[in-house]
Amino acid sequence: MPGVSSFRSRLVRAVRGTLAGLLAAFAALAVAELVAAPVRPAAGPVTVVGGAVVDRTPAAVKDFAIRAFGEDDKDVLRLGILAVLALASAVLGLLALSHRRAAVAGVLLFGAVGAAAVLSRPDAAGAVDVLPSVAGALAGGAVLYVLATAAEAVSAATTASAPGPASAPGPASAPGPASAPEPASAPELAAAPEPASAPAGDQAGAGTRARRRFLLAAGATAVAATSAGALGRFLAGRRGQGAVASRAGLVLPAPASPAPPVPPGAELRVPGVSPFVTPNRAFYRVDTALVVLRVDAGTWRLRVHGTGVTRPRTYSLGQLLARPLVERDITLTCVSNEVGGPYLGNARWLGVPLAGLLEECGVRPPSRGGAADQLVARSVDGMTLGSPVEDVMDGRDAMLAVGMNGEPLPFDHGFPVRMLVPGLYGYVSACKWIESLELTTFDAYDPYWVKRKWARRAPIKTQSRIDIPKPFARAAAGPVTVAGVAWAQRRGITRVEIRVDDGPWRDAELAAQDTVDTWRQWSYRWNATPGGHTLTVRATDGTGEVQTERRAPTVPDGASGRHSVFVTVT
Ligand SMILES: Nc1nc2c(c(=O)[nH]1)N[C@H]1C(S)=C(S)[C@@H](COP(=O)(O)O)O[C@H]1N2
Ligand SMILES: [Mo]
Repeated sequence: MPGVSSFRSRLVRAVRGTLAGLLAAFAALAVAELVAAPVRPAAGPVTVVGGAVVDRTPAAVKDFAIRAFGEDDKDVLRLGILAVLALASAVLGLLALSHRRAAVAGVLLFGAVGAAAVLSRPDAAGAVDVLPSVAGALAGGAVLYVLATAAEAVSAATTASAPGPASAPGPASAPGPASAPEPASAPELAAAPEPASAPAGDQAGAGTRARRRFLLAAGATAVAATSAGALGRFLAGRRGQGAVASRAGLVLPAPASPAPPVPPGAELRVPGVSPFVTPNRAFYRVDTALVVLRVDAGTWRLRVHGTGVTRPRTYSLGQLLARPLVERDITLTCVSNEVGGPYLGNARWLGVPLAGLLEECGVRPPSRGGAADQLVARSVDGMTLGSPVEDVMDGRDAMLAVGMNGEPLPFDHGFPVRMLVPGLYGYVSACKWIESLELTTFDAYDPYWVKRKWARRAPIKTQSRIDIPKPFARAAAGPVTVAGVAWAQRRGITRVEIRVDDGPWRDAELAAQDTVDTWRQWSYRWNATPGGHTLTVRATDGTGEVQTERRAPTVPDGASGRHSVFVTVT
Protein backbone atom coordinates (compact mmCIF):
# COMPACT_ATOMS: atom_id res chain seq x y z
CA MET A 1 0.00 0.00 0.00
CA PRO A 2 2.50 2.66 -1.06
CA GLY A 3 -0.19 5.34 -1.27
CA VAL A 4 -1.31 4.92 2.30
CA SER A 5 2.12 4.74 3.78
CA SER A 6 3.29 7.80 1.86
CA PHE A 7 0.13 9.65 2.82
CA ARG A 8 0.75 8.79 6.46
CA SER A 9 4.34 9.89 6.36
CA ARG A 10 3.37 13.13 4.61
CA LEU A 11 0.77 13.74 7.25
CA VAL A 12 3.20 13.14 10.11
CA ARG A 13 5.68 15.39 8.40
CA ALA A 14 3.05 18.10 8.05
CA VAL A 15 2.21 17.78 11.73
CA ARG A 16 5.87 18.30 12.59
CA GLY A 17 6.01 21.35 10.35
CA THR A 18 2.85 22.81 11.88
CA LEU A 19 4.16 22.16 15.36
CA ALA A 20 7.46 23.84 14.49
CA GLY A 21 5.55 26.90 13.23
CA LEU A 22 3.26 27.13 16.26
CA LEU A 23 6.17 26.70 18.68
CA ALA A 24 8.12 29.38 16.85
CA ALA A 25 5.17 31.78 17.24
CA PHE A 26 4.77 30.83 20.89
CA ALA A 27 8.47 31.42 21.54
CA ALA A 28 8.33 34.73 19.66
CA LEU A 29 5.40 35.99 21.73
CA ALA A 30 6.89 34.79 25.00
CA VAL A 31 10.26 36.43 24.34
CA ALA A 32 8.54 39.63 23.20
CA GLU A 33 6.42 39.76 26.35
CA LEU A 34 9.50 39.11 28.46
CA VAL A 35 11.42 41.94 26.80
CA ALA A 36 8.37 44.22 26.98
CA ALA A 37 7.79 43.62 30.69
CA PRO A 38 10.59 45.74 32.13
CA VAL A 39 10.26 48.37 29.39
CA ARG A 40 6.53 48.78 29.08
CA PRO A 41 3.97 45.96 29.35
CA ALA A 42 1.72 47.79 26.91
CA ALA A 43 4.46 47.36 24.28
CA GLY A 44 3.83 43.58 24.05
CA PRO A 45 3.22 42.57 20.45
CA VAL A 46 -0.37 41.40 20.75
CA THR A 47 -1.23 44.56 22.64
CA VAL A 48 0.40 46.90 20.16
CA VAL A 49 -0.95 45.12 17.11
CA GLY A 50 -4.38 45.19 18.77
CA GLY A 51 -3.96 48.87 19.51
CA ALA A 52 -2.93 49.58 15.95
CA VAL A 53 -5.97 47.65 14.72
CA VAL A 54 -8.18 49.73 17.02
CA ASP A 55 -6.57 52.92 15.71
CA ARG A 56 -7.35 51.94 12.14
CA THR A 57 -10.79 50.46 12.61
CA PRO A 58 -13.40 52.59 10.84
CA ALA A 59 -15.98 54.10 13.15
CA ALA A 60 -18.71 51.85 11.75
CA VAL A 61 -16.78 48.64 12.39
CA LYS A 62 -15.82 49.78 15.88
CA ASP A 63 -19.43 50.57 16.53
CA PHE A 64 -20.38 47.11 15.35
CA ALA A 65 -17.73 45.53 17.59
CA ILE A 66 -18.99 47.45 20.60
CA ARG A 67 -22.56 46.48 19.75
CA ALA A 68 -21.80 42.82 19.10
CA PHE A 69 -19.28 42.15 21.84
CA GLY A 70 -19.85 44.98 24.29
CA GLU A 71 -17.10 45.27 26.84
CA ASP A 72 -15.71 41.89 25.68
CA ASP A 73 -14.62 43.56 22.44
CA LYS A 74 -11.01 43.68 23.62
CA ASP A 75 -10.92 39.94 24.34
CA VAL A 76 -12.47 39.23 20.96
CA LEU A 77 -9.81 41.38 19.29
CA ARG A 78 -7.03 39.64 21.22
CA LEU A 79 -8.38 36.19 20.29
CA GLY A 80 -8.72 37.29 16.67
CA ILE A 81 -5.09 38.41 16.54
CA LEU A 82 -3.92 35.18 18.16
CA ALA A 83 -6.01 33.11 15.71
CA VAL A 84 -4.53 34.93 12.71
CA LEU A 85 -1.06 34.51 14.17
CA ALA A 86 -1.61 30.78 14.82
CA LEU A 87 -2.82 30.24 11.27
CA ALA A 88 0.05 32.19 9.76
CA SER A 89 2.64 30.42 11.88
CA ALA A 90 1.24 26.99 10.98
CA VAL A 91 1.57 27.92 7.31
CA LEU A 92 5.11 29.22 7.88
CA GLY A 93 5.93 25.99 9.71
CA LEU A 94 4.83 23.93 6.70
CA LEU A 95 6.73 26.23 4.39
CA ALA A 96 9.81 25.85 6.55
CA LEU A 97 10.01 22.14 5.71
CA SER A 98 10.81 22.93 2.11
CA HIS A 99 11.92 26.57 2.20
CA ARG A 100 13.51 27.20 5.56
CA ARG A 101 14.97 30.59 4.75
CA ALA A 102 11.79 31.93 3.23
CA ALA A 103 9.83 30.80 6.28
CA VAL A 104 12.30 32.42 8.66
CA ALA A 105 12.05 35.59 6.58
CA GLY A 106 8.28 35.34 7.03
CA VAL A 107 8.70 35.29 10.79
CA LEU A 108 10.97 38.32 10.63
CA LEU A 109 8.33 40.04 8.52
CA PHE A 110 5.83 39.53 11.33
CA GLY A 111 8.34 41.14 13.67
CA ALA A 112 8.52 44.10 11.30
CA VAL A 113 4.71 44.36 11.35
CA GLY A 114 4.81 44.38 15.14
CA ALA A 115 7.52 47.05 15.15
CA ALA A 116 5.59 49.19 12.66
CA ALA A 117 2.45 48.78 14.76
CA VAL A 118 4.17 49.93 17.91
CA LEU A 119 5.67 52.98 16.24
CA SER A 120 2.28 53.94 14.83
CA ARG A 121 0.64 54.03 18.27
CA PRO A 122 -0.06 57.48 19.65
CA ASP A 123 1.87 56.62 22.81
CA ALA A 124 4.97 55.28 21.05
CA ALA A 125 7.89 56.25 23.24
CA GLY A 126 10.55 55.62 20.61
CA ALA A 127 13.02 53.03 19.52
CA VAL A 128 12.94 51.00 22.74
CA ASP A 129 9.33 50.12 21.94
CA VAL A 130 10.38 48.04 18.93
CA LEU A 131 12.71 45.88 21.03
CA PRO A 132 10.02 43.37 22.04
CA SER A 133 8.94 42.78 18.44
CA VAL A 134 12.50 42.53 17.20
CA ALA A 135 13.61 40.17 19.98
CA GLY A 136 10.48 38.07 19.53
CA ALA A 137 10.95 37.78 15.79
CA LEU A 138 14.60 36.78 16.14
CA ALA A 139 13.69 34.13 18.72
CA GLY A 140 10.81 32.88 16.57
CA GLY A 141 12.99 32.74 13.47
CA ALA A 142 15.72 30.83 15.27
CA VAL A 143 13.26 28.34 16.73
CA LEU A 144 11.64 27.79 13.36
CA TYR A 145 15.01 27.20 11.71
CA VAL A 146 16.15 24.69 14.32
CA LEU A 147 12.84 22.82 14.54
CA ALA A 148 12.36 22.68 10.78
CA THR A 149 15.88 21.30 10.42
CA ALA A 150 15.18 18.68 13.07
CA ALA A 151 11.85 17.83 11.45
CA GLU A 152 13.44 17.31 8.08
CA ALA A 153 16.13 15.16 9.60
CA VAL A 154 13.33 12.88 10.82
CA SER A 155 11.79 12.76 7.35
CA ALA A 156 15.10 11.99 5.79
CA ALA A 157 15.96 9.28 8.26
CA THR A 158 12.54 7.62 8.25
CA THR A 159 12.23 7.87 4.50
CA ALA A 160 15.43 6.03 4.27
CA SER A 161 14.40 3.37 6.74
CA ALA A 162 10.68 3.07 6.12
CA PRO A 163 9.83 -0.39 4.92
CA GLY A 164 7.61 -0.74 1.90
CA PRO A 165 7.74 -1.01 -1.82
CA ALA A 166 8.26 2.68 -2.32
CA SER A 167 11.47 2.88 -0.39
CA ALA A 168 12.76 -0.60 0.16
CA PRO A 169 15.36 -0.82 -2.46
CA GLY A 170 17.24 1.80 -4.29
CA PRO A 171 19.16 4.89 -3.45
CA ALA A 172 17.18 5.73 -0.34
CA SER A 173 18.77 2.89 1.54
CA ALA A 174 22.12 4.51 1.13
CA PRO A 175 21.53 8.02 2.33
CA GLY A 176 24.14 10.62 1.92
CA PRO A 177 24.41 14.30 1.19
CA ALA A 178 23.38 13.78 -2.38
CA SER A 179 20.97 10.93 -1.90
CA ALA A 180 17.60 11.11 -3.54
CA PRO A 181 14.79 10.59 -1.11
CA GLU A 182 11.63 8.59 -1.59
CA PRO A 183 10.09 9.68 -4.87
CA ALA A 184 6.74 10.53 -3.39
CA SER A 185 8.19 13.18 -1.17
CA ALA A 186 11.06 14.26 -3.31
CA PRO A 187 9.77 17.69 -4.29
CA GLU A 188 9.19 18.63 -0.71
CA LEU A 189 12.53 17.58 0.52
CA ALA A 190 14.62 20.59 -0.19
CA ALA A 191 16.66 20.18 2.92
CA ALA A 192 19.26 17.58 2.29
CA PRO A 193 19.42 15.05 5.09
CA GLU A 194 22.38 15.37 7.36
CA PRO A 195 25.35 13.42 6.22
CA ALA A 196 24.57 9.91 7.31
CA SER A 197 26.58 8.91 10.26
CA ALA A 198 24.76 5.68 10.76
CA PRO A 199 25.71 2.63 8.82
CA ALA A 200 23.15 1.57 6.27
CA GLY A 201 21.99 -1.30 8.42
CA ASP A 202 21.02 1.02 11.27
CA GLN A 203 18.33 3.02 9.51
CA ALA A 204 15.50 2.30 11.94
CA GLY A 205 17.73 3.48 14.77
CA ALA A 206 18.59 6.65 12.91
CA GLY A 207 14.91 7.40 12.43
CA THR A 208 14.18 6.93 16.09
CA ARG A 209 17.10 9.10 17.09
CA ALA A 210 16.05 11.85 14.71
CA ARG A 211 12.48 11.66 15.97
CA ARG A 212 13.74 11.88 19.52
CA ARG A 213 15.91 14.83 18.68
CA PHE A 214 12.95 16.66 17.13
CA LEU A 215 10.71 15.97 20.12
CA LEU A 216 13.45 17.01 22.50
CA ALA A 217 13.96 20.29 20.64
CA ALA A 218 10.19 20.89 20.50
CA GLY A 219 9.80 20.09 24.19
CA ALA A 220 12.73 22.29 25.16
CA THR A 221 11.25 25.14 23.13
CA ALA A 222 7.87 24.72 24.81
CA VAL A 223 9.43 24.71 28.28
CA ALA A 224 11.72 27.66 27.57
CA ALA A 225 8.93 29.72 26.01
CA THR A 226 6.54 28.97 28.84
CA SER A 227 9.17 30.03 31.37
CA ALA A 228 9.97 33.20 29.45
CA GLY A 229 6.28 34.05 29.22
CA ALA A 230 5.72 33.38 32.91
CA LEU A 231 8.74 35.46 33.86
CA GLY A 232 7.48 38.27 31.64
CA ARG A 233 4.12 38.20 33.35
CA PHE A 234 5.73 38.20 36.74
CA LEU A 235 7.94 41.18 35.89
CA ALA A 236 5.03 43.11 34.37
CA GLY A 237 2.98 42.39 37.46
CA ARG A 238 5.76 43.57 39.74
CA ARG A 239 6.10 46.72 37.72
CA GLY A 240 2.43 47.52 38.38
CA GLN A 241 2.84 47.03 42.08
CA GLY A 242 4.21 50.51 42.71
CA ALA A 243 1.01 51.87 41.19
CA VAL A 244 -1.14 49.46 43.20
CA ALA A 245 0.65 50.49 46.40
CA SER A 246 0.30 54.17 45.56
CA ARG A 247 -3.45 53.70 45.17
CA ALA A 248 -3.78 51.62 48.32
CA GLY A 249 -1.88 54.28 50.27
CA LEU A 250 -3.88 57.20 48.94
CA VAL A 251 -6.09 58.93 51.50
CA LEU A 252 -8.62 61.23 49.86
CA PRO A 253 -9.14 64.55 51.63
CA ALA A 254 -12.66 65.61 52.59
CA PRO A 255 -14.30 67.89 50.04
CA ALA A 256 -14.39 71.62 50.75
CA SER A 257 -17.68 71.58 48.89
CA PRO A 258 -19.51 68.31 49.57
CA ALA A 259 -22.22 67.07 47.21
CA PRO A 260 -25.69 67.90 48.46
CA PRO A 261 -27.27 64.71 49.79
CA VAL A 262 -29.21 62.74 47.18
CA PRO A 263 -32.88 63.58 47.80
CA PRO A 264 -34.63 60.61 49.39
CA GLY A 265 -37.10 60.38 46.52
CA ALA A 266 -34.41 60.17 43.83
CA GLU A 267 -34.16 56.40 44.10
CA LEU A 268 -37.33 54.49 43.32
CA ARG A 269 -37.72 51.23 45.11
CA VAL A 270 -38.41 49.32 41.92
CA PRO A 271 -36.40 46.14 41.40
CA GLY A 272 -34.74 46.03 37.99
CA VAL A 273 -34.25 49.78 37.60
CA SER A 274 -30.64 50.97 37.36
CA PRO A 275 -29.55 51.94 40.88
CA PHE A 276 -29.28 55.71 41.25
CA VAL A 277 -25.59 55.47 42.05
CA THR A 278 -23.77 53.01 39.82
CA PRO A 279 -21.32 50.95 41.89
CA ASN A 280 -17.73 51.25 40.63
CA ARG A 281 -17.61 47.56 39.76
CA ALA A 282 -20.69 47.88 37.56
CA PHE A 283 -19.70 51.19 35.96
CA TYR A 284 -19.32 50.85 32.18
CA ARG A 285 -15.84 51.04 30.76
CA VAL A 286 -15.03 52.37 27.30
CA ASP A 287 -11.45 53.04 26.20
CA THR A 288 -8.84 51.94 23.72
CA ALA A 289 -6.42 50.60 26.33
CA LEU A 290 -5.90 46.86 25.74
CA VAL A 291 -3.96 46.74 28.98
CA VAL A 292 -5.42 48.81 31.81
CA LEU A 293 -2.88 51.48 32.68
CA ARG A 294 -1.40 51.32 36.14
CA VAL A 295 0.01 54.73 36.76
CA ASP A 296 2.07 55.33 39.89
CA ALA A 297 0.50 58.27 41.74
CA GLY A 298 3.86 59.09 43.34
CA THR A 299 5.56 59.94 40.06
CA TRP A 300 2.44 61.15 38.23
CA ARG A 301 2.41 64.78 37.02
CA LEU A 302 -0.08 66.96 35.16
CA ARG A 303 1.27 69.57 32.80
CA VAL A 304 -0.80 72.60 31.75
CA HIS A 305 0.50 74.43 28.69
CA GLY A 306 -0.37 75.92 25.32
CA THR A 307 -1.92 78.97 23.73
CA GLY A 308 -2.87 81.66 26.22
CA VAL A 309 -1.35 79.84 29.18
CA THR A 310 0.55 82.74 30.71
CA ARG A 311 1.74 80.65 33.66
CA PRO A 312 2.43 77.08 32.48
CA ARG A 313 2.53 74.70 35.41
CA THR A 314 3.10 71.13 36.36
CA TYR A 315 1.12 69.66 39.25
CA SER A 316 1.83 66.62 41.38
CA LEU A 317 -1.03 64.67 42.92
CA GLY A 318 -0.12 66.06 46.32
CA GLN A 319 -0.46 69.60 44.99
CA LEU A 320 -3.86 68.82 43.51
CA LEU A 321 -5.09 67.22 46.71
CA ALA A 322 -3.98 70.25 48.71
CA ARG A 323 -6.48 72.40 46.80
CA PRO A 324 -10.11 72.78 47.88
CA LEU A 325 -11.94 69.78 46.42
CA VAL A 326 -15.53 69.53 45.26
CA GLU A 327 -17.76 66.50 45.35
CA ARG A 328 -20.52 66.18 42.75
CA ASP A 329 -22.94 63.61 41.36
CA ILE A 330 -22.42 63.40 37.61
CA THR A 331 -23.85 60.99 35.06
CA LEU A 332 -21.23 60.07 32.47
CA THR A 333 -22.39 58.93 29.03
CA CYS A 334 -20.59 57.42 26.04
CA VAL A 335 -21.29 58.67 22.53
CA SER A 336 -21.31 55.01 21.43
CA ASN A 337 -24.37 54.33 23.55
CA GLU A 338 -27.21 53.14 21.32
CA VAL A 339 -30.75 54.21 22.12
CA GLY A 340 -31.57 51.96 25.08
CA GLY A 341 -27.89 51.02 25.50
CA PRO A 342 -25.84 50.38 28.65
CA TYR A 343 -22.96 52.87 28.29
CA LEU A 344 -23.78 55.35 30.98
CA GLY A 345 -23.42 55.46 34.71
CA ASN A 346 -23.87 57.83 37.61
CA ALA A 347 -21.29 58.32 40.34
CA ARG A 348 -20.31 60.64 43.13
CA TRP A 349 -17.03 62.18 42.02
CA LEU A 350 -14.44 64.03 44.08
CA GLY A 351 -12.10 66.37 42.29
CA VAL A 352 -10.31 69.63 41.69
CA PRO A 353 -12.43 72.32 40.01
CA LEU A 354 -10.91 72.65 36.55
CA ALA A 355 -11.92 76.25 35.83
CA GLY A 356 -10.04 77.58 38.86
CA LEU A 357 -6.94 75.61 38.01
CA LEU A 358 -6.96 76.92 34.44
CA GLU A 359 -7.45 80.50 35.69
CA GLU A 360 -4.45 80.03 37.94
CA CYS A 361 -2.43 79.24 34.80
CA GLY A 362 -3.67 82.42 33.16
CA VAL A 363 -6.29 80.85 30.90
CA ARG A 364 -9.36 82.86 29.93
CA PRO A 365 -12.36 81.48 28.03
CA PRO A 366 -12.98 82.86 24.51
CA SER A 367 -15.91 84.90 25.83
CA ARG A 368 -13.45 86.81 28.01
CA GLY A 369 -10.89 87.24 25.28
CA GLY A 370 -9.03 83.95 25.60
CA ALA A 371 -7.11 82.85 22.51
CA ALA A 372 -7.73 79.11 22.91
CA ASP A 373 -11.16 77.60 22.31
CA GLN A 374 -10.17 73.95 22.67
CA LEU A 375 -8.80 72.20 25.74
CA VAL A 376 -6.98 69.02 24.69
CA ALA A 377 -6.46 66.48 27.42
CA ARG A 378 -3.81 63.86 26.74
CA SER A 379 -3.51 60.59 28.61
CA VAL A 380 -0.46 58.61 29.61
CA ASP A 381 -1.26 56.20 26.74
CA GLY A 382 -1.44 58.97 24.17
CA MET A 383 -5.23 59.27 23.89
CA THR A 384 -6.37 62.83 23.17
CA LEU A 385 -9.78 64.34 23.93
CA GLY A 386 -10.83 67.91 23.14
CA SER A 387 -13.41 69.98 25.03
CA PRO A 388 -14.61 73.52 24.42
CA VAL A 389 -12.75 75.85 26.82
CA GLU A 390 -15.96 77.85 27.09
CA ASP A 391 -17.87 74.83 28.47
CA VAL A 392 -15.14 73.95 30.92
CA MET A 393 -15.10 77.50 32.34
CA ASP A 394 -18.80 78.40 32.19
CA GLY A 395 -19.51 77.58 35.81
CA ARG A 396 -20.42 73.90 35.47
CA ASP A 397 -18.63 71.38 37.65
CA ALA A 398 -15.84 70.44 35.24
CA MET A 399 -13.21 68.75 37.35
CA LEU A 400 -10.06 66.71 37.57
CA ALA A 401 -11.51 63.78 39.46
CA VAL A 402 -9.50 61.80 41.97
CA GLY A 403 -12.32 59.98 43.77
CA MET A 404 -15.25 57.88 42.59
CA ASN A 405 -17.99 56.85 44.99
CA GLY A 406 -15.83 57.33 48.05
CA GLU A 407 -12.63 55.66 46.89
CA PRO A 408 -9.65 56.64 44.78
CA LEU A 409 -10.43 56.21 41.08
CA PRO A 410 -10.21 52.55 40.10
CA PHE A 411 -7.43 51.83 37.59
CA ASP A 412 -10.12 51.05 34.98
CA HIS A 413 -11.56 54.50 35.40
CA GLY A 414 -8.38 56.51 35.13
CA PHE A 415 -6.34 56.41 38.36
CA PRO A 416 -4.86 58.64 39.59
CA VAL A 417 -6.68 61.52 37.86
CA ARG A 418 -9.30 61.85 35.13
CA MET A 419 -11.20 64.74 33.67
CA LEU A 420 -14.99 65.15 33.75
CA VAL A 421 -17.14 67.82 32.14
CA PRO A 422 -20.86 67.46 32.90
CA GLY A 423 -22.96 67.54 29.76
CA LEU A 424 -20.32 66.35 27.28
CA TYR A 425 -19.94 62.81 25.98
CA GLY A 426 -16.94 60.97 27.39
CA TYR A 427 -14.83 61.09 24.22
CA VAL A 428 -14.78 64.91 24.27
CA SER A 429 -14.25 65.36 27.99
CA ALA A 430 -13.57 62.44 30.27
CA CYS A 431 -9.83 61.77 29.77
CA LYS A 432 -8.65 58.94 32.01
CA TRP A 433 -5.01 58.54 33.15
CA ILE A 434 -4.62 62.20 32.23
CA GLU A 435 -1.12 63.54 31.77
CA SER A 436 -1.43 66.98 30.23
CA LEU A 437 -3.84 69.76 29.36
CA GLU A 438 -3.05 71.75 26.27
CA LEU A 439 -4.87 74.95 25.38
CA THR A 440 -5.27 75.18 21.61
CA THR A 441 -7.96 75.83 19.00
CA PHE A 442 -10.44 73.59 17.20
CA ASP A 443 -8.91 74.82 13.93
CA ALA A 444 -5.40 73.88 14.94
CA TYR A 445 -5.86 70.39 16.30
CA ASP A 446 -8.12 67.34 15.92
CA PRO A 447 -7.98 64.85 18.79
CA TYR A 448 -8.03 61.05 18.40
CA TRP A 449 -11.72 60.41 17.70
CA VAL A 450 -12.22 63.57 15.66
CA LYS A 451 -9.49 62.29 13.32
CA ARG A 452 -11.71 59.23 12.99
CA LYS A 453 -14.88 60.96 11.82
CA TRP A 454 -16.51 61.74 15.17
CA ALA A 455 -17.78 65.25 15.84
CA ARG A 456 -15.55 67.99 17.27
CA ARG A 457 -18.26 69.10 19.64
CA ALA A 458 -20.61 66.63 21.27
CA PRO A 459 -22.99 67.70 24.02
CA ILE A 460 -25.04 64.82 25.44
CA LYS A 461 -28.46 64.38 23.81
CA THR A 462 -31.69 64.15 25.79
CA GLN A 463 -32.42 60.44 26.15
CA SER A 464 -34.43 57.91 28.12
CA ARG A 465 -34.32 54.16 28.60
CA ILE A 466 -36.83 51.53 29.71
CA ASP A 467 -35.08 49.26 32.24
CA ILE A 468 -38.16 47.12 33.00
CA PRO A 469 -39.87 45.22 31.55
CA LYS A 470 -36.92 43.74 29.67
CA PRO A 471 -37.25 43.44 25.88
CA PHE A 472 -39.49 40.51 24.91
CA ALA A 473 -40.53 39.95 28.49
CA ARG A 474 -43.76 38.10 29.27
CA ALA A 475 -46.14 39.64 31.74
CA ALA A 476 -49.49 38.74 33.22
CA ALA A 477 -52.44 40.95 32.35
CA GLY A 478 -53.14 43.60 34.97
CA PRO A 479 -50.91 46.23 36.56
CA VAL A 480 -47.31 46.10 35.29
CA THR A 481 -44.57 48.49 36.42
CA VAL A 482 -42.66 50.15 33.59
CA ALA A 483 -39.59 52.03 34.82
CA GLY A 484 -36.21 53.33 33.83
CA VAL A 485 -33.96 56.35 33.62
CA ALA A 486 -33.82 59.56 31.60
CA TRP A 487 -30.93 62.01 31.21
CA ALA A 488 -30.12 65.41 29.73
CA GLN A 489 -27.02 66.54 31.61
CA ARG A 490 -26.85 70.32 32.19
CA ARG A 491 -30.54 70.70 31.32
CA GLY A 492 -32.19 68.19 33.62
CA ILE A 493 -35.29 66.11 33.01
CA THR A 494 -38.71 67.67 33.60
CA ARG A 495 -41.04 65.09 32.11
CA VAL A 496 -41.11 61.46 30.98
CA GLU A 497 -43.96 59.95 28.99
CA ILE A 498 -44.91 56.43 28.00
CA ARG A 499 -46.88 55.28 25.02
CA VAL A 500 -48.44 51.85 24.62
CA ASP A 501 -48.53 50.82 20.96
CA ASP A 502 -49.96 53.76 19.02
CA GLY A 503 -51.92 55.10 21.98
CA PRO A 504 -51.64 58.53 23.57
CA TRP A 505 -48.54 59.64 25.48
CA ARG A 506 -49.12 59.38 29.21
CA ASP A 507 -47.05 60.94 31.99
CA ALA A 508 -44.76 58.67 33.94
CA GLU A 509 -44.09 59.46 37.57
CA LEU A 510 -40.72 61.15 38.05
CA ALA A 511 -38.40 60.35 40.93
CA ALA A 512 -36.94 63.38 42.67
CA GLN A 513 -34.21 65.16 40.72
CA ASP A 514 -30.76 65.09 42.26
CA THR A 515 -29.08 67.66 40.00
CA VAL A 516 -29.38 68.67 36.35
CA ASP A 517 -26.16 66.73 35.75
CA THR A 518 -27.56 63.40 36.90
CA TRP A 519 -30.01 61.01 35.36
CA ARG A 520 -33.51 60.79 36.72
CA GLN A 521 -35.50 57.67 37.44
CA TRP A 522 -39.15 57.33 36.43
CA SER A 523 -41.91 54.73 36.65
CA TYR A 524 -45.29 54.14 35.09
CA ARG A 525 -48.09 51.85 36.16
CA TRP A 526 -49.38 50.15 33.08
CA ASN A 527 -52.66 48.31 33.03
CA ALA A 528 -51.59 45.57 30.66
CA THR A 529 -54.10 43.84 28.43
CA PRO A 530 -53.47 40.46 26.77
CA GLY A 531 -51.54 40.46 23.50
CA GLY A 532 -48.25 41.80 22.18
CA HIS A 533 -47.51 45.43 23.04
CA THR A 534 -44.80 47.93 22.26
CA LEU A 535 -43.91 50.36 25.04
CA THR A 536 -42.10 53.54 24.00
CA VAL A 537 -40.57 56.23 26.22
CA ARG A 538 -39.72 59.88 25.61
CA ALA A 539 -38.27 62.52 27.90
CA THR A 540 -38.52 66.29 28.00
CA ASP A 541 -35.52 68.28 29.22
CA GLY A 542 -35.28 71.46 31.26
CA THR A 543 -35.30 73.64 28.15
CA GLY A 544 -38.72 72.22 27.22
CA GLU A 545 -37.33 70.20 24.36
CA VAL A 546 -38.94 66.81 23.79
CA GLN A 547 -36.58 63.93 23.01
CA THR A 548 -36.60 63.65 19.24
CA GLU A 549 -38.06 60.63 17.49
CA ARG A 550 -35.63 61.14 14.62
CA ARG A 551 -33.29 58.17 14.62
CA ALA A 552 -29.61 58.91 14.31
CA PRO A 553 -26.71 56.46 14.57
CA THR A 554 -24.05 56.93 17.24
CA VAL A 555 -21.57 58.31 14.67
CA PRO A 556 -20.78 61.21 14.54
CA ASP A 557 -22.26 62.85 17.64
CA GLY A 558 -24.47 60.38 19.52
CA ALA A 559 -27.58 58.30 18.86
CA SER A 560 -31.05 59.78 18.89
CA GLY A 561 -34.50 58.24 18.67
CA ARG A 562 -36.79 56.65 21.22
CA HIS A 563 -36.37 53.43 23.15
CA SER A 564 -39.09 50.81 22.70
CA VAL A 565 -39.63 47.46 24.34
CA PHE A 566 -41.90 44.70 23.08
CA VAL A 567 -43.81 42.79 25.75
CA THR A 568 -46.13 39.81 25.49
CA VAL A 569 -49.02 39.94 27.95
CA THR A 570 -50.92 36.73 28.74
N1 LIG B 1 -7.20 57.68 28.25
C1 LIG B 1 -8.44 57.48 27.80
N2 LIG B 1 -9.46 58.18 28.34
C2 LIG B 1 -10.73 57.97 27.90
C3 LIG B 1 -10.99 57.06 26.87
C4 LIG B 1 -9.89 56.34 26.31
O1 LIG B 1 -10.04 55.53 25.39
N3 LIG B 1 -8.64 56.57 26.81
N4 LIG B 1 -12.27 56.87 26.44
C5 LIG B 1 -13.23 57.94 26.68
C6 LIG B 1 -14.60 57.54 26.46
S1 LIG B 1 -15.06 57.28 24.84
C7 LIG B 1 -15.51 57.45 27.47
S2 LIG B 1 -17.14 57.21 27.13
C8 LIG B 1 -15.12 57.56 28.88
C9 LIG B 1 -15.54 56.32 29.63
O2 LIG B 1 -15.12 56.39 30.95
P1 LIG B 1 -15.25 55.10 31.86
O3 LIG B 1 -14.53 53.99 31.16
O4 LIG B 1 -14.67 55.45 33.17
O5 LIG B 1 -16.73 54.80 31.97
O6 LIG B 1 -13.72 57.69 29.01
C10 LIG B 1 -13.10 58.53 28.08
N5 LIG B 1 -11.73 58.68 28.46
MO1 LIG C 1 -17.28 57.10 24.81
